[in-house]
Amino acid sequence: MLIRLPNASRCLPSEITPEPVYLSRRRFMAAAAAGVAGSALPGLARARDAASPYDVPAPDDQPAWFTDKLPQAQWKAVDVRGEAITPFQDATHYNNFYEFGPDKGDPADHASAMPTEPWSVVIEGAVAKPGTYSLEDLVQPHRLEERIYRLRCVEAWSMVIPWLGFPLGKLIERAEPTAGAKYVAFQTAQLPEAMPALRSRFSLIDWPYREGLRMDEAMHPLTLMAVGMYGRVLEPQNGAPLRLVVPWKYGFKSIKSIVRISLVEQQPYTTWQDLAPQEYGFYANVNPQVDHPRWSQARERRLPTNLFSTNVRDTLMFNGYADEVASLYQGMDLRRYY
Ligand SMILES: Nc1nc2c(c(=O)[nH]1)N[C@H]1C(S)=C(S)[C@@H](COP(=O)(O)O)O[C@H]1N2
Ligand SMILES: [Mo]
Repeated sequence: MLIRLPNASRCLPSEITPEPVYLSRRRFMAAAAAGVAGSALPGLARARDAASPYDVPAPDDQPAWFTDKLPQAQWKAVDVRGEAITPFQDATHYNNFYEFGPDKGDPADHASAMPTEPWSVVIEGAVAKPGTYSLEDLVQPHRLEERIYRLRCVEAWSMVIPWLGFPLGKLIERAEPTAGAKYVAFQTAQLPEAMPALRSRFSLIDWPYREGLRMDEAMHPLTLMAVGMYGRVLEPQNGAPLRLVVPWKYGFKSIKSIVRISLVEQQPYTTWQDLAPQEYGFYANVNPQVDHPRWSQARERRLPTNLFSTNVRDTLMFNGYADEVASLYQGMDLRRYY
């Protein structure tokens, strides 16, 4: 099944490709991919029916809390100019989700066993309105936005992924943070029956997977709560039903399958910092000038790569989002606070 897209051109900033041009280019590519010459009328007609800008089928059983919101979604609210979107196949089959195993293919192989319905999220700590929210209630007040972001893993590979979600800051505002809210801590679900690494006695990670942000980072408009990607719901291996996306930080900050959000006074425990504090810091801002102790962070492999191209490119300061976020770190020594 292919999902339908509304005409979203009025939402687009004028300097980026207007939606009709974008859509027709995608249609042309779809027709070409289907082996239909551009002039073959039947092929073009078929392609025009496919209203989604992504040539990615959506599952038939997408939940209503998601599909009800699609007609109002703001497509391409944030875009990456001049860089190709990573194919859906790569974004969903080359993953880090250590609960399901250490290999890049493990999440795609095992995460579909993770039950994501019903799902609830606890919001607690320094807030006037703590509570346990069903996923439906959590998403309901928010308009979905598409954010096409670079994702830069600390392992020096990267992708460009079109997420669908809403700013984390809007969710936090609804809980009414109090004066003690200096940081936000996140936890992933602990589902040992579905997650093989949680059953292993040899796992190095102290589950649940945990991450955190400083309050100003959490409230930054680029910080996204994602519920979808490529115009459809998140795949389990990408952190269904709800994951964080912080595009200027290394990928490990973008915690998946969140069940708990705590507003706290002290800098929270985070999984990778606890595992190897010399290698992974709390901030984890993408920074080509500060190398990982065991490898350079100056360059990255943009997926997909193949036999003929390693697709290596320079890593950008704050992953290309310096104009938006550098001011958050003014006066901080980024070598010390890596
Ligand atoms: N719960 C949890 N969240 C996680 C991880 C994980 O192992 N467990 N891996 C992180 C890392 S290292 C990266 S690079 C990104 C990868 O996200 P993707 O698989 O959607 O590309 O997820 C992050 N979120
Ligand atoms: Mo990562």
